[in-house]
Amino acid sequence: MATRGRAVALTVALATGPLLLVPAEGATAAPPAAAAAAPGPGTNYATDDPFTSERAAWFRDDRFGMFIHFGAYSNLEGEYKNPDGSVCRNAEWIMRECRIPKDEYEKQAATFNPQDFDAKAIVAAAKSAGQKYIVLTSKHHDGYAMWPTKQNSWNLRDHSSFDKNRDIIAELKQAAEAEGIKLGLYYSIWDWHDPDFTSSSFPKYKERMYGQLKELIDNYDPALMWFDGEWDADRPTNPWTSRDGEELQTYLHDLNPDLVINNRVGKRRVTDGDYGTPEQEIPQGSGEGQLWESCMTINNNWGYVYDDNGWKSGAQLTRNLLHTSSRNGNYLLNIGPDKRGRVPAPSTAALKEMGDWLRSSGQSAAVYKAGFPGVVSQPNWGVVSQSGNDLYASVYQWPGAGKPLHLTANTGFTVNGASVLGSDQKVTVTKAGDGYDITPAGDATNPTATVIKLSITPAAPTAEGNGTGLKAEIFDNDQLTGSPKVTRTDPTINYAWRFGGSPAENIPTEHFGTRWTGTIEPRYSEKYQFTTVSDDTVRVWIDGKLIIENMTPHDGAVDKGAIELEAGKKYSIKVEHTEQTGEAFMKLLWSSPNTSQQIVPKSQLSPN
Ligand code: FHN
Repeated sequence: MATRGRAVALTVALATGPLLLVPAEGATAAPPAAAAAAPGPGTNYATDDPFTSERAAWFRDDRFGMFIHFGAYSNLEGEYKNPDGSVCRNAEWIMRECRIPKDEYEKQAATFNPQDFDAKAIVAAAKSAGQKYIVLTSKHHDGYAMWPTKQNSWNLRDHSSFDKNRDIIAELKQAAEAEGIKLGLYYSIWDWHDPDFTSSSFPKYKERMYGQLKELIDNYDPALMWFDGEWDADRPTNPWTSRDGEELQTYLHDLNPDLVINNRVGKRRVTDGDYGTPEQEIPQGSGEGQLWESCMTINNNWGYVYDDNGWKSGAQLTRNLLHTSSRNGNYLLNIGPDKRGRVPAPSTAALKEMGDWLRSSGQSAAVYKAGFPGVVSQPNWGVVSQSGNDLYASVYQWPGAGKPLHLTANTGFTVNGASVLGSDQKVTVTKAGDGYDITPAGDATNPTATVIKLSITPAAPTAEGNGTGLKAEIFDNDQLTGSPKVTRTDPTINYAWRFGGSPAENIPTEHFGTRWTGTIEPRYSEKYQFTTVSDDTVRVWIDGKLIIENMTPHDGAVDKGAIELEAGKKYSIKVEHTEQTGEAFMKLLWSSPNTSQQIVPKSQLSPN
């Protein structure tokens, strides 16, 4: 992150010229926005490793959140009657997909009155599901703000039939906080309603957008910002760029350094924000180079549609949650309240079914603070997650009497004990082939997933190293020629220079390169996967072997290479990165059966 900007008068240096926050006509003056730290040579926006940082610990541990799509579109409940009597159907995209004239849409929004919006009931539904955080749409693509923004009058306070003394985001914040549930806010960059959301007057739109975001952060203190609508689009044209994303992340982290931000703040890349956002799918992988969260509808639509009864079963939703947890991912499951603010009963029923499973027999241990089980491969009879020295095998296909479940081991470990959560049946574990055979003596405890807990003793790690980092030779050219301009020790290789930054103040933001050298000391004897997130080129040698090479200048790219290493040995390591033009990134992560993915820690790196 840029060196912390002081909250001073409000000029933010933007690619599109200085940003002076002035209110739109008709709105009262917005409070000044904090200044974003002016980027420049020497700026590194990566201030921590989301895989290990305290800042993102709650996000990694909580695993399960509630998404809420609620806005002016909800007032139509999925259907718009055209003047000719024909009917057009859609949910939160109804204004655009049904080509509703702006004045018509505004007219319908003026009747919006979610008088039955009950924050406590919504939080109770989240709690009954076991959801640990909530993300509410504060402003969707239709530009309608669900809080009393001062940036314009297109909002639930000034343009509705709702009680003008109520603030549903404040109500939700208070209700969530009372139950220990974190509140996140969704905000769409793409705006179909704001007249300045065009390429020619985009700076004016950004003035209001930055003003609104400051209101949200100042007034509701969200733990997370969920951006959306970052993609290139027309009707209206979306001019949002990755440079805009860089500036916005800086601005937000100057307002709140602890904020967790998704990758749609930029252009939905592995280099944007803290985590990736696969949507309506449960990825097979475990996310390389970035944390991730899969968001999904509970029926077929994000916003409320009166006749959408395509409800997913509690069992399927629970298995989706188990799958994401077993791959170090989070699951953000959506509800869409109706025009009165009520949560459809089938939603709460499915959510409760999930919570009942989690609360039963301590089965939630397979989800909360659990993650990718590097020591074993995922089986075909269910999914396995790991939490500390416990493996949680969630079995979907229970074996026939006396038949084993086979688990392939990726490294050596011993099994000290095995039990079925919620049952006192005997579980026999025997070494077999490339892993273990697990044979339960009794029946499954439930049709969704029966959990077998295996307590293991993994290989003992060597003592943590006392490394100080790698020798860095930094060149003011992208050929790594001549003498390095800067020679120093870098504790880790965790750099997001983006457009505005560079490795040092005397290194330009373009055409530079770095060579890191030294030794790396693994703590386990096993195969290590090294992952780089780089822009423009990268090469990595370990023990003299070239294990990663991507020399074609590229935007943020993930490259991987693996090598068997022996605990306690120090291996030579050399990493070369070059930046030509545009954005620049260089991160070096590792993982192994016993090491969760992380930026290679300083303790295991030495400059000589
Ligand atoms: O266009 C939106 C859509 O309406 C919904 O909000 C989803 C939820 O992640 N996001 C966008 C589509 O990717």
